[in-house]
Amino acid sequence: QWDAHTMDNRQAIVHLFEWKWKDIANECENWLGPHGFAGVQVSPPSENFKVTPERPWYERYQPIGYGLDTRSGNENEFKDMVNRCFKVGVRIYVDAVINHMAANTPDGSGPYDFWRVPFSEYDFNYPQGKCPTPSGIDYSNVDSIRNCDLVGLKDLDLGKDYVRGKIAEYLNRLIDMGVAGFRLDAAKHMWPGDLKAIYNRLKNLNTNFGFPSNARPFIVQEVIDQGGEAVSSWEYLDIGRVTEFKYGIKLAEGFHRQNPLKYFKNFGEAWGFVPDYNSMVFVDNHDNQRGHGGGGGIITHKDSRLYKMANAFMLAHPYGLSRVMSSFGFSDPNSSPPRDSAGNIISPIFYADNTCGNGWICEHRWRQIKNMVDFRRVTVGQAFANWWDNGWYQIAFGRGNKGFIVINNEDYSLSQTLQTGLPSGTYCNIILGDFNNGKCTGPTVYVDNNGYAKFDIAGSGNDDPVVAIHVSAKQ
Ligand code: AAO
Repeated sequence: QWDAHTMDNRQAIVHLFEWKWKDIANECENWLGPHGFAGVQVSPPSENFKVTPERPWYERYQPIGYGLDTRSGNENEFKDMVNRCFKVGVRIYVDAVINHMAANTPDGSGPYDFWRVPFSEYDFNYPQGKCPTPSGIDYSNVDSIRNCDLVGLKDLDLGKDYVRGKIAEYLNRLIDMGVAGFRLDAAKHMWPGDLKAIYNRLKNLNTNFGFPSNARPFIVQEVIDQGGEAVSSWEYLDIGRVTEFKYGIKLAEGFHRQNPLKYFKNFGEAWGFVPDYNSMVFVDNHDNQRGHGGGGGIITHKDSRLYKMANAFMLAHPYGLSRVMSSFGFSDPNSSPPRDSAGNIISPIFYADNTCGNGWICEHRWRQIKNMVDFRRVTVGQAFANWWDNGWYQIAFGRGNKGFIVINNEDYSLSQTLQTGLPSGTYCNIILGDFNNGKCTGPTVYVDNNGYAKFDIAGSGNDDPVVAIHVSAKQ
């Protein structure tokens, strides 16, 4: 449940938010597979209430049944995606919305009649008298958090055997199709004991997809925990990973120069984060990049310079399982993903420089992020090493004798000779160049026989004040 079962040491997952299954399958073959991405978190595949006419992204979080038919595609397209991604070394992780059903039933039937499953009023907490604060969630009251409706979404009674059975059936169908695991939406709003009972009903992963026998599904539970509430993410650690929301907030404080980066020398568990093997980390997610689920100063693609720096830090740093966000552009936080006049999602188009368009941002295609995903794979298992800082916002650190990164988050230049821990040679600065066929398309760094290298990085006015080198991009 903690192991993401990635292939070939791959280390970073990308959330292809609102992408269609056939576009994801293509992306696995054209980009994610070749560039060493471990897997894709996909948007909820379960059929959802259609919020018309706007068709906002968030309608996907309003399930009306567990059939696999959404704006991302149908069941056959889903299966095709899992197969094609598997063939190029990329896993699929499903965003599972099981805490609740939609606020409304779609077909004029009774308010709790979700006949596609079917669920009725006997399967929900509120009509069964289990919600103490009917007017909304009181985050200081654990019963309220876990039994009441989250923003009006009908809260399922996961204590019921029948409900657990229906949910397990849904998740097991996905396991049969070859998925590697799940992001558990709104886990904070479910009792850990109920979740455990459901997880216990899940099958082992499908060995036809290269999983070892007896492999348990990967589980990452969405629990927003900034402290001060009745539910803590620590309650979920013995049943899976959790989303560590403090990580992106603290990272943003550092890169926004509200907290000197020198303090990041012991970033991770020492900062009160959940243990490494329990943690999923990210710079931003689909909620907080648009002010849902707590925004609060996190860095997004809209601030591309800092975003590239923060992602480089995350992907170089050993703590947590990292997830890269891949967004669509928006000004209205509730807007639909790119769509045509009939409301169908439109595919991204790709340009010669590897970026994409049609309303999609494709952060995972930015050279700096793509190459740092590779850095993470190359340095897996290597110790955090050779830390250096200037006392403020210039830092450097390495990963054993495999990789080294230098970040200048000051306005003034950085000019330092630093111990990299790396073998002597000429390395490609993968932030500014690609390493193809033994050649770097950007500037190089020379590491001498004692592991030292000279770094010169301009500050303000420099779009990429980062140098990253690793042993797989050495001339
Ligand atoms: C939509 C409409 C609603 C309407 C509803 C039903 O917006 O007005 O009532 O439909 O018709 C998404 C959207 C929702 C949308 C929903 C269904 O975000 O706007 O509702 O789909 O379409 C809480 C939960 C967390 C949840 C987050 C959004 O704990 O699980 O709210 N995230 C997931 C998904 C999300 C999805 C759902 C769940 C529902 O990722 O996309 O909703 O399936 C505090 C609490 C958090 C709480 C936030 C927001 O956070 O701690 O637990 O998250 O408040 O209510 C600082 C604090 C931080 C605090 C935050 C609050 O950062 O440090 O602790 O401020 O602002």
